[in-house]
Amino acid sequence: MAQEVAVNRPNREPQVIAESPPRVMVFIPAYRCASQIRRVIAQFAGREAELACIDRVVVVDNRSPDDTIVAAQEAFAKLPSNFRKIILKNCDNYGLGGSHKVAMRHAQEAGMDYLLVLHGDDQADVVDVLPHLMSGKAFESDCFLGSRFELGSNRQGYSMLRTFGNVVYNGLFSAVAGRRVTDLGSGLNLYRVSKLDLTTIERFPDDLTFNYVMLLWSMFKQQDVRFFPISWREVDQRSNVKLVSQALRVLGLLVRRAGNSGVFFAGDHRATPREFYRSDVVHEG
Ligand SMILES: Nc1nc2c(ncn2[C@@H]2O[C@H](COP(=O)(O)OP(=O)(O)O)[C@@H](O)[C@H]2O)c(=O)[nH]1
Ligand SMILES: [Mg+2]
Repeated sequence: MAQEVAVNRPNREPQVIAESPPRVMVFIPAYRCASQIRRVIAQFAGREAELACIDRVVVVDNRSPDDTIVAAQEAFAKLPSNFRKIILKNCDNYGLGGSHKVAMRHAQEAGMDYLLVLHGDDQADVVDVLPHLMSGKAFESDCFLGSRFELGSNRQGYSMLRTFGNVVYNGLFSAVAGRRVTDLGSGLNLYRVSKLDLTTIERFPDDLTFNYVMLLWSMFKQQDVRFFPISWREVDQRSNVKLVSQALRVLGLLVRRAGNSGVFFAGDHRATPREFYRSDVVHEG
């Protein structure tokens, strides 16, 4: 952390030891978003000072059938060399949750302090978290989660029906978790790497419901979870969430969590349990 610790030594002036600043890895999950990922990566251009804490930006491609990898490579080539730019290609389609697991392990092995998730389909904007990275506020909590439904957040192209549904579910999650929840899973989230217990997290869903279990677990573990307002756009993106079936699955999940938390968190939430989440480095610069 960017803090200074005064150390008193006998017969000497107090010495000031500057701790090293936190190292942040940006993780961009990507699947079939060739046209949007250029814009996502371009968000990092010209912000060298604000992004000084970023050690690396890692795109995790889920075996996209389109040109997502080529687009990411071309966009990376336009960025200055202030941080490392890596593209990982999963060895199978692991879903959004599985990609989180790949990224979390990478962050741990690389000795990162924080993992910043930024969806590859350009619905969120990294600018929304920048002031909190610069002030250090983002580093005070274990999970610093972007919220689309806070005071101060805004949504472009997001229907009233979906907004209403999300607000209702936020209320249900708050009731079960016993903590205030204002978003179940947006595309801009910061996690403290030391709190990522991968033995447990690897049993969380591999699909788009990963964030819900992750959120419930973080709160169950009494982690410091905070929300901050973000902007969210739906312009040329195509959400893969099937509204009704997803709503029912999430409700089922919540009922099981409300029933017996011990059993719930000890269980395996994947459709297909896997032993490994592997990826190949297809670009490093
Ligand atoms: N649907 C889907 N998205 C994935 C996958 N792997 C990575 N992603 C990325 O995860 C993000 C969220 O997915 P999306 O379908 O847009 O769901 P949303 O949360 O409703 O916006 C996007 O940036 C995708 O590119 C995958 O296997 N399936
Ligand atoms: Mg999306």
